[in-house]
Amino acid sequence: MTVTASKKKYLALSGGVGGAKLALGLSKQLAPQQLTLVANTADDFEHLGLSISPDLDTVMYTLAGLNNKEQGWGLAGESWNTMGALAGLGGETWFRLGDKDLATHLQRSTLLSSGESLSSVTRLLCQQLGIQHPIIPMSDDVVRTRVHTQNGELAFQQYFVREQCAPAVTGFHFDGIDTARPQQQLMDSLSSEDLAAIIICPSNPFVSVDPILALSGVREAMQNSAAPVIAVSPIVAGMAIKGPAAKMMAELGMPATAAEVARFYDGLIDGFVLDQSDLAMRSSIEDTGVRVHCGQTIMTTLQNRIDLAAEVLAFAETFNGKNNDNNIGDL
Ligand code: FO1
Repeated sequence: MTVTASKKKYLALSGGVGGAKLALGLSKQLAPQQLTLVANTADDFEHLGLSISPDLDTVMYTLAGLNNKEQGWGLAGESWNTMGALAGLGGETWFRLGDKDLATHLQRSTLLSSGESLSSVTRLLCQQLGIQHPIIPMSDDVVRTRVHTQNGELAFQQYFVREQCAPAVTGFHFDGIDTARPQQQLMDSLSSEDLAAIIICPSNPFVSVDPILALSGVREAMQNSAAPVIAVSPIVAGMAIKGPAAKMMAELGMPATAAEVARFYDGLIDGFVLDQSDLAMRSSIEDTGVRVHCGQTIMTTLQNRIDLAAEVLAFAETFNGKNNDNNIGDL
């Protein structure tokens, strides 16, 4: 760990795969007391009688070193006997739950139905998996992303997995967002004077990050925090590293570019981390008053994740509070 001496605290907002990669890098750079990871829960759903929290689990499995790297979700070394047996009984198998992964959903569902909150269940699961960095759900209340498509409205996992993101999207809404309360540790962290930076991981802006921002008071607390808000682009050279972000942008009539992601976060972010291949966009983003760091954002190896985390943290160090003119250029 390289930043532990400074004892500064960081908050990182994450969706699934891409966000979890940076979350892992950050966890290798920061002590557990320095980093709080907040996961989107708007793609959670109830399926086969179980409570499934895909983004929370992806972050959790990634930090535990148990994630399936090829698939991007679920556990490594998984077997699929239950899905096979379920298919034999004519059950629903479009959302694939591995035998080991099922244990997580069984345990979560059991604890939730005994009255535990999602935060407390997540804490228990993390403890059992030996994860030291706090991972918290964005809310203990139910929020569900609904995807508006040219074929009608779909629940998020119906769109994402069952329909393989094929229908063209026209918009999104988050059921339950008006009454859901943001998780208390998230709000405490945002108002903490010790907070050195808020990092928006390279996750889908529309369906992974926006549900967190849309929770009552979160966007305002981020804006009011003295800490800089730094987003890492999930779009590199016009493509999403993983997932449908670029396709969604095109369907929503936006250019599928990193600069457009920065624009999506307009009024919220102070810094933006751009891949070096998108260097040409730097000045157009800086013209909006956001400081830019160009780096290597594609995280194929563990070392890439650690290096990007180090770059983001070093970029954060160059801010003196919120956005300022102290532009020392690339690191
Ligand atoms: N993604 C898929 O594309 N197909 C699946 O069958 C699937 C199953 C699954 C099971 C548990 C889990 O935690 C995640 C799973 N995912 C699957 C990933 C998930 O749907 C998405 O990655 C997220 O919701 C988007 O961030």
